[in-house]
Amino acid sequence: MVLKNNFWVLVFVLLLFGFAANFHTAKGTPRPRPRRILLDTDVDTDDFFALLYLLKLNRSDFDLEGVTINTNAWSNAGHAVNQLYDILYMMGRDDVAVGVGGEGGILKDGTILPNVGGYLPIIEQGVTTTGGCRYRQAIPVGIGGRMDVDTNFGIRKAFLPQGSRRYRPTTQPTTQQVMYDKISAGPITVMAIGAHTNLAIFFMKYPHLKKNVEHIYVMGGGVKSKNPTGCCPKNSTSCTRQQCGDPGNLYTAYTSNPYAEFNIFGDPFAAYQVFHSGIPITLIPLDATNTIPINKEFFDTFEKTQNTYEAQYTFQSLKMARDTWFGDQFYTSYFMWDSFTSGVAVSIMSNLNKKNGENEFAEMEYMNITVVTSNKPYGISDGSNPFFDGLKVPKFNLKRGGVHSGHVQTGLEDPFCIAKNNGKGRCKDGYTEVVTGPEAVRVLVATKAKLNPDPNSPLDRTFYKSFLNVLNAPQNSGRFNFTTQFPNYKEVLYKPDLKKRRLGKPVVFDMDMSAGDFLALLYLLKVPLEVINLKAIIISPTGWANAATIDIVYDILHMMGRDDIPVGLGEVFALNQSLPTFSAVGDCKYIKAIPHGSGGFLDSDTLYGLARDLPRSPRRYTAENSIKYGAPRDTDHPELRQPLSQEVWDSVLKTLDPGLKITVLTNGPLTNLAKLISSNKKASSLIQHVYIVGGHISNGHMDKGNLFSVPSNNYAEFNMFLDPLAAKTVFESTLDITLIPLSVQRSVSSYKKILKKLRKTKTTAESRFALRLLSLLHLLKQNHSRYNHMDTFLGEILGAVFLANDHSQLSPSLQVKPIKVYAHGIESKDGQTWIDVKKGKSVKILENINDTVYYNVLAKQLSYEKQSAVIASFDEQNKQ
Ligand SMILES: *[C@@H]1O[C@H](CO)[C@@H](O)[C@H](O)[C@H]1NC(C)=O
Ligand SMILES: *[C@@H]1O[C@H](CO)[C@@H](O)[C@H](O)[C@H]1NC(C)=O
Ligand SMILES: *[C@@H]1O[C@H](CO)[C@@H](O)[C@H](O)[C@H]1NC(C)=O
Ligand SMILES: *[C@@H]1O[C@H](CO)[C@@H](O)[C@H](O)[C@H]1NC(C)=O
Ligand SMILES: *[C@@H]1O[C@H](CO)[C@@H](O)[C@H](O)[C@H]1NC(C)=O
Ligand SMILES: *[C@@H]1O[C@H](CO)[C@@H](O)[C@H](O)[C@H]1NC(C)=O
Ligand SMILES: *[C@@H]1O[C@H](CO)[C@@H](O)[C@H](O)[C@H]1NC(C)=O
Ligand SMILES: [Ca+2]
Ligand SMILES: [Ca+2]
Repeated sequence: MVLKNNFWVLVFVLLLFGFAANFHTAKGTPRPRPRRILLDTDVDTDDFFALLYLLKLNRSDFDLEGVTINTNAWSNAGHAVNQLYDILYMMGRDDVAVGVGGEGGILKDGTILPNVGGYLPIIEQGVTTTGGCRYRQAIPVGIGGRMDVDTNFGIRKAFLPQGSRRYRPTTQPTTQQVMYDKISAGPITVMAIGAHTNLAIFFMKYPHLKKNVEHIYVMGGGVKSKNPTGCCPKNSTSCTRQQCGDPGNLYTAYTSNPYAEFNIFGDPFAAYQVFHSGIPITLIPLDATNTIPINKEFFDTFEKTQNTYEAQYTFQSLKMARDTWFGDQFYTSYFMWDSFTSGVAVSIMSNLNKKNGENEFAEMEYMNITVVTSNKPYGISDGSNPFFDGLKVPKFNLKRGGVHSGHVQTGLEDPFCIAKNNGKGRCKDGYTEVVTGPEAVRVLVATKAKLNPDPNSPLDRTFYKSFLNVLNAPQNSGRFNFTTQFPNYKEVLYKPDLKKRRLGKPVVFDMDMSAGDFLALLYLLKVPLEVINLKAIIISPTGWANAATIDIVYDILHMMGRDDIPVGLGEVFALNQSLPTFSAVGDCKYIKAIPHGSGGFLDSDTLYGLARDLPRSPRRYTAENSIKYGAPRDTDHPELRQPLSQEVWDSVLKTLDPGLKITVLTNGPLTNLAKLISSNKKASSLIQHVYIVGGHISNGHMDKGNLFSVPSNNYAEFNMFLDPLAAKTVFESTLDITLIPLSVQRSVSSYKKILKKLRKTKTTAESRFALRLLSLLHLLKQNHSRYNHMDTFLGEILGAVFLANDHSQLSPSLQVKPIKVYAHGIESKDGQTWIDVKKGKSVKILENINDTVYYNVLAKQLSYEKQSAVIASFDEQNKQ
C-alpha cells in the first residue's frame, strides 16, 4: 500500500493525528466519536504500559473514560488503586473514573448482590471478601511477584507525582459502580487485561446492558501457542525442561496445568461467561504475544528515546524488570502482553472498514474456541467444585453433567492435576481450547505480531515503533514527575545522635502492619530512649497487610526522625504454606481469613487512606538487588536492596553491647520469631524476653476469640491462627514469654475513652495523627458492619504500652500458666491456645490492668513534646 520508506511516516501520522482514517462501521454509516473505552486491569507493570498508550491517543478519537481494577491477580487493591490515581494525575486525567473493590457478595442460591468486589474468583465468592485462592496461588506473593508489582519495583514512589485523588474508605467508587455508569451511558468498547471476574459479574448481574458493549478486546489465553520459555536444546542432558511448547504460561503451575495463561486461569468460569456473552470478542493470546518479546534492539532504542515522563516511567520499569529477571532470558521471555493488546485493539478500531480485523500490528484469524472451566469426566462430585458439591440446585442453575460440572483445579498441588509419569500436568482449567459444536464461540484471534517491512530498522515488529512513537509524542503528555512536582522535597535521612545518650533496653518490634501496629510503633518511638532503645523492626507480612505496606513503616520512621532504625522484611508465607518445590508461591489456608476489602487488606495497605499524608521517606522497598545476596546480577544500586528480617536480626546481634540481651515485642503472627529461633539455636539465648500480643485463653464456651471470618473456629485469636505452626514453635521453645491475650486487650479497647483523652492532651504531630486514625476507625466501626472488628486494632497497642512502662503504674496482674497451641492443620481448631497442666509451657499471662491509667499513659506519651516528629506531614515536607 505504501512505499517502504514512507510507511513509518504514515503510521506515525496516523497515530498522532488520531487514526482518523476510518470511523465508519462496516456498513459505511458514520459512527459517533469519540470511541468510548473502559479498561479492566490488574495494574501489573505491563498493564500501565497499555494504559499510558491509550491515554496518549487523540481523545476526540479514543476516550478512555473508566478504569476498573481486577483485584484478583498480580497486584493488591490498595496499592494498585493509588498507583492508578497517581498515573492518571501525572497524565492530567483526574476525569477518568477509577473503580476498585466493593463489598457485595453472591448468595448461596446464586443471587448476585450489587457491588461484588471481585477479590475472589466467582467459584470462591461468598457474601464477604474473604475466600480461597485456588487460582491466585499461582501468582508469586513476595519479591518477584506482587511485592514488586505493588511498588512497581520501588520506582512508583520515587517517580510518580501525587494528586488529591486516592483511596478513601467508604467513599471509593466500586468497580461495579464504575462499570455500571460507563456501560449504561451508551455504546462502549471494553479492554480486559487481567482476569475476567469483574466483567463476568457485571454481565451476570446486568444482562440487559450487554447490548451496550460493542466489542471486548482480551489479552489472555493460549490457543495454538507453543510457549518458547524454558525449552532445552534437543540433546541436552543437564537442562531441566520447564514449560516449553505448551499453550500456557503458568510457570509456577506447570506440573498441574500446562494449558492455561495467567489472566484466564485467574477465573476460568468468569472468562467462560465473557466469551459466551454474545458480545464480539477479539483475543490477543500468547500465540501472538510470544512473538513480540522486549528484545535487546527494542530495549536499546527505548533507552535512547525518553522524551516524556510516561516514556521515562515505562523505561525505568522495564529496566528494573530486566535487571531483576531470573536467568538470562529476559530478552526472549518478557513479552509485550497488555501493551501489544492495546495497540492491536486501537489499530483494529481505526480500520473498521477492513475485513477480518486487519490491522497494522498483528495477523488475525477467526477460531472457534471455548474456555475450559472444569476437567472431564463431567458430572462427578469429588469435593472440588462448589458450584455443584452439596447443592440440591447447582449454583446459577448450571447444568448437571455439563461443561462446568467436572473436577475443578483446587490448587497448585491438586493431586488430580498432577501427572504421574511425564511431569506434565493434566488439568486444563482456563485453557482457551479450539472446539467444535455448541460450546464453540467464534473469536477473532491474533496469531502473530507483524514484522516491520523496513529491513533497515532495528525494530523488527511494527508495534515496537508505534509504542515508542506514541509514548514519546508530545501530545497528551505527562505534566511532571515527583521531583518536578515537588522541587522542595529533599532526600535527607534523619537520625538522632545516640552517642551521648544512655540507652534503655534493646527492643526489636515484630509487626504485621495492622492499624494498631502503627500506633504501637508510634508509641514505642515516643518512649524515652533511656527506657527503650528500639533497635530494629521486622515485618511479618503473613497477617493484616501485604508486604509492600512496608513503605508506611519507613514513612513513620522518617516522620519521627528515626531513619537509623533498620526494617527487615520477613517471610511472606506462614510456616509450611509455601510450596516445597517452588517457594515463591503457596497456599492461603490461614491468611484467607483476612478480608481483602473494607476493614482488611484494602484498608491496611493504605492505612485507611491516611498513609499518603505521612512525610515520604527516601527509604522504601526497592527491587534493587545484589549478587552477594543470591540475585542473578547486581542492579544499578545493589546497596539499596531491601534487607530481610534475618539479616536485620543478625546485624542487631552484632551491634549489641556485651552482656545485653534483646527484648522482642510481637504484634502479629509469630512467623519471624519462629524462623529466627529455629534457624539459629543461639538466637533464643540472646533474647531476654518476648512480649506476645495475641492468643486467647477462653474461660467458657461463651468466651470466644476474634476470628470473625472463620465461623467454624470459635476460640482462636488472629495472630495465633494466621501461623499456628509458628505459634506452636515459639510456645514450645525455651523463650521467656509474657502473653498479652485477647481478654486483656479487650479491656482497653474503648474508642470513646482513648479519643476523649487524646482530644484533651497537648498535641504533637504524632498524637494528631493517632487521633485522626483512631477517630476514623471509630467512625467506620459505627457506620459499617464491615468495620465491626476495629476494636481488635485498638487493643493491639497494649503490648507496647505494657512493655515500656513501670508495671506498677498500670497495676497489672500477671499469672503464670502452662499454655499449649493447637496446630494440626484443622481449621476449626488451629491457633487455639489453652491451659495444659501436663504438657503446657509456663508463660506469664497479663490478665488485668487499670484501664484508666492505661488511657492516660497512652495519650500522655503520644503528646510528650520530646522525641517528637521531625516533619509533621507530606504537605509540610514539601513547603518552601
Ligand atoms: C485530534 O483529532 C481532532 C479531530 O480529528 C483534530 O481536530 C485534532 O487536531 C487532533 N488533535 C491532535 C493533537 O492531533
Ligand atoms: C523527573 O524529571 C526530571 C526532569 O526531567 C529528571 O531530572 C528526574 O530525574 C526525574 N525523576 C525521576 C525520579 O526519574
Ligand atoms: C547435539 O546434537 C547435534 C547434532 O546431533 C550436535 O551437532 C551437537 O554437538 C550436540 N550438542 C551437544 C551439547 O551434545
Ligand atoms: C466455526 O464454526 C462455524 C459454525 O459452526 C463454522 O461455520 C466455521 O467454519 C468455524 N470456523 C472455524 C475456523 O473452524
Ligand atoms: C505441612 O504441610 C503438608 C501439606 O502441604 C502436610 O502434609 C504436613 O503435615 C504439614 N506439616 C505440618 C508440621 O503441619
Ligand atoms: C458516619 O456517619 C455519620 C453520621 O451519619 C457521618 O457524619 C459520617 O461522615 C460517617 N462517617 C464515615 C466515615 O462514613
Ligand atoms: C485505677 O487507677 C486510678 C488512678 O490511679 C484509680 O483512681 C482507680 O481507683 C484505679 N482503678 C481500679 C479499678 O483500681
Ligand atoms: Ca494484566
Ligand atoms: Ca498486628
